[in-house]
Amino acid sequence: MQIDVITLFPELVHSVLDFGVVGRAQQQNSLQLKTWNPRRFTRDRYQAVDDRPYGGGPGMVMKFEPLQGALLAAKEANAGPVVYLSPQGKRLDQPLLNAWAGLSGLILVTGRYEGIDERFIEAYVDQEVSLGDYVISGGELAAMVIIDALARLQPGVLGNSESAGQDSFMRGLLDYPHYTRPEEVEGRRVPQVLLSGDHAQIARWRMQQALGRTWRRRPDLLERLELNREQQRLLQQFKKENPENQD
Ligand code: 9D3
Repeated sequence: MQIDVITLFPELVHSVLDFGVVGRAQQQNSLQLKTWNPRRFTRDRYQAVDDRPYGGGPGMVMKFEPLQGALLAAKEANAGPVVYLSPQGKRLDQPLLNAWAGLSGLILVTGRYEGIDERFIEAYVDQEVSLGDYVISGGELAAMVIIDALARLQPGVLGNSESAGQDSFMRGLLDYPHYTRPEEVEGRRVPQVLLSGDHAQIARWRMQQALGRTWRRRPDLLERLELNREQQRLLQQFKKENPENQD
């Protein structure tokens, strides 16, 4: 998959390649990352990429023409939908990432300042996407989140132990708690069942913890699931042992 990023901070975006999964994906040619800097597509002597907003008000707005120059260059190098990262977008989620992961190309447009000239969005943007309802300083970190998530979804990028990911019966649930050596730290012991060697019992305990934590912390996720009889029983038991207004 080829991902092209329109950005005023290409070094920042390329730094995702310095670590872990994304770096490995690029080395294996599972992912090709290119950046296009609107600054390189300015035509005035000051190389201005931003200007004051019509109508007044605080902050600056990214100019149409440098963005257009960078985007048209990217489009010559790559196909695929044009996604603008912005606080006004639809919230990013795993189903959207799964859909993009099957494409051969994607073009990400990142903004700085107050945003970009609306006419660029009208003319060129297919989808507007946000990370969520909080403020960050620009779209680059959002693009890096997307690049990381897409690298993980490319065939052959994750090793077996990493890609085991979530077993089908854990999908849609929060993870169960994890423990490693030693058996006791500062008086806190590893739950006895995990030391028992009884794999069926361990699997039931983990499922119950996953169900209980999802019920506690993310009831919205639980509502979307169809629990089987065993899962319903485990959750009922968890609720009895851990009443709602406790811990
Ligand atoms: C005063 C109104 N603000 C918009 C909600 C101003 C503003 C905040 C942050 C304008 C631009 C930005 C820069 N943010 C992004 O480019 C961005 C973003 C974000 O701030 N939150 C969540 N997802 C994203 S994706 C891109």
